[in-house]
Amino acid sequence: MDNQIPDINTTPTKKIGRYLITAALPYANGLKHIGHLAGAYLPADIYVRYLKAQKRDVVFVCGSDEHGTAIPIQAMKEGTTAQAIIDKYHPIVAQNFADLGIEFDIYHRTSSPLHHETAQAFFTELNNKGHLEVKTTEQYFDESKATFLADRYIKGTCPVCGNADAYGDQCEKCGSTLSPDMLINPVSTLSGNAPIKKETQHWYLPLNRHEAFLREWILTQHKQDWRTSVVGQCKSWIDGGLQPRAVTRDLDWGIKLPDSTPGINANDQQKVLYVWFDAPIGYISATKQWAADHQKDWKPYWYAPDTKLVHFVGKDNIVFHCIIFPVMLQLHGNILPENVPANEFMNLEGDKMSTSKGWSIEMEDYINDWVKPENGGESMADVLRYYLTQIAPETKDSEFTWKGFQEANNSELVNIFGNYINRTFVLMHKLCKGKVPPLHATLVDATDHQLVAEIKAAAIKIESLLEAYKFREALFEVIDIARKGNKYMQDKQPWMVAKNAVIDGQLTPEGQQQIDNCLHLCLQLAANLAIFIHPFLPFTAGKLCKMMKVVPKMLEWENAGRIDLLKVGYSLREPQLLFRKIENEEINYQLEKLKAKAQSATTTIMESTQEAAQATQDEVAIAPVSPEIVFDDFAKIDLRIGTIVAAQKVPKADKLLQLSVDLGFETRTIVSGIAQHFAPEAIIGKQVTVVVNLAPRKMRGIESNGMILMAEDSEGKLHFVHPSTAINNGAGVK
Ligand code: B3M
Ligand code: ZN
Repeated sequence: MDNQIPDINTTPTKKIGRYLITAALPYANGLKHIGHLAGAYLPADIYVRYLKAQKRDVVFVCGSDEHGTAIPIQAMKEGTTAQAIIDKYHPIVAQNFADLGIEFDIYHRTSSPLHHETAQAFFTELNNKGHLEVKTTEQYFDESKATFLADRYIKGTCPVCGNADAYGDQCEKCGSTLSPDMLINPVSTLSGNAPIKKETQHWYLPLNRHEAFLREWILTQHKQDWRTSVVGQCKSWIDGGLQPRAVTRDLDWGIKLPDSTPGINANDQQKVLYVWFDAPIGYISATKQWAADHQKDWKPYWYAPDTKLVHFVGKDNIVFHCIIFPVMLQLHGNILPENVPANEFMNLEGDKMSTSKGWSIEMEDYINDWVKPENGGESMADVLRYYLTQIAPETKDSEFTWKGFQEANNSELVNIFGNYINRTFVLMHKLCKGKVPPLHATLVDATDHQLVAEIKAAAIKIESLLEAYKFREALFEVIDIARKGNKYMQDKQPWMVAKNAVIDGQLTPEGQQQIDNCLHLCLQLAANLAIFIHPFLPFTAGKLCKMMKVVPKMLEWENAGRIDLLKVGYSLREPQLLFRKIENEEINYQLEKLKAKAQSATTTIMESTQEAAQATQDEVAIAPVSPEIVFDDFAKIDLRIGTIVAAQKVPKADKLLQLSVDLGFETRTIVSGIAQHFAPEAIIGKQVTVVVNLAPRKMRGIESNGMILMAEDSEGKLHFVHPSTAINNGAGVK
């Protein structure tokens, strides 16, 4: 029979208000990296798990942000439709979160009809009440496509650095924030034509009318309880002068303006709500959907003054969640956020994380590499959660390094936490017959009292840190109490008692009692550790419950600090290793992989710029010899002979061919930039040399697993590099 938690002094369920917790809705335009995870989703999940352990009424909402230009732009890159993009990435990202233990109550979609209705009704309400302004301005228009151009659809020369491929909102080369008017020689990316200026009408949220409210609410009321960096960023926005913000756009992807909108005319077929207007309303529609699914009433979560609304976001989303959305909420009659515990950025190995530059670790990559049974399974999801919380950028930017990851795992999770649990269980099985031993009151000493006091103090401290959104410090306290447990055991040395308190080959009754007391308390601490670690490392807490044969209900916070959680006489399971050591080779592999990924992303960016084309033109002379390498560098490259068995053009990519190459041991798909040099049908049967251990790379949505070596002549024409006589596929090239 499973141990029940002793039901002494069951306190009535604490119910303090009601919580609606949100985490920023990720754009469904690609994979999300661990910087996103650390910024919003992980802290939100920790907080929610803690609130639920406190038995508070809480709903945790999130979902895909499926509008804005980010989506159709990704569709162009992948040669598909915007709808296909969101349908592809929504389930992948949702699954990645689930695999890492991020447990939303709902992961909704802003493309859902419920959201479209909710956002339109919100807009109509503000508009009907006179809270929006209509203005006519001139904007770039592509005549050949009969469409206004969003900033991202305009390219031109950057006025700052001269990059010929700058976008209407930003130059990716020098990082300058631009507006379409600043570009020199703007062209439409839809047609390649120069756009004209044309009048268009838009709806604006006049933030300038709300300055006094924002000053009072943020800079006075929340000056103390919000993070300094959040208040600071809000202050500089407010001090900088708030301007009316357009909440509509001319775009054919998004939520259409309601037909009933006064002033809308037949030419406005392509007017949609600005993505940053509709996306936060997504929190409301997600709540509505959750309530419908669970026969609950959604309204108290958005209208009742005792509801605590908390938005978890990264620092680039602060202005939207602290200034713009609150103004919308207030005008609409909703409650305001109680807090926006935004995080700073997490860098990676000395550089800013960026998916487009390949300098990132996607959640999907981490899961594929680590969270599989042979590599540690779910406990490796917890290792990532541990390290990301330990280095959480709560007050300043922080940095993920693979060495730091290894170190956190090996010296804290394995050596402190895991070791404590393992020793306790092993000794209890060896010296107490696998059962929870009794506590013998007459033998309790000062060291025991101290440990009990430390457990109780830890419970209080961890609770108050979690309430204050200080997750990093709270986690430190959890490890610290495990560390104290190790020290206690070291002081008590039950294994020495078992050896020394022996008369005539028999352990004395007092000796056994001393051992009992030590392990009784160690086990009660183990039960507390399960409660403490649960919000942070849910998979580990689950394993601990199994080992202790307790129901998950034991993890409720009212049990924190209790030292009667495991009943005397109950038998517990054999210990199970909670964490495994991470070896240097694993870390080196990840570092190599990261470099290779960044390298191939840079090549992609280079290939796409006219500069790159210009550079090859200029380099008619023989290229200089690259810097010297040692033999080991060369030996890392695995070169094999293969035969092209199939070839076809990649749709909408004039340079790319998709090849199937028989390598003897397998046939691989390789995407090669040779379409302008070879007709697909002409190269079937040709032998080629392939780099077979290059990290896979996606091009136009196709995963390429290797690279074909080519020689380039002075005319820029490419030639295959192949053996002088046909040989077996898979043969090595040395
Ligand atoms: N999708 C931007 C981002 O992912 C945006 C957040 C919306 S939260 C309502 O950073
Ligand atoms: Zn520039």
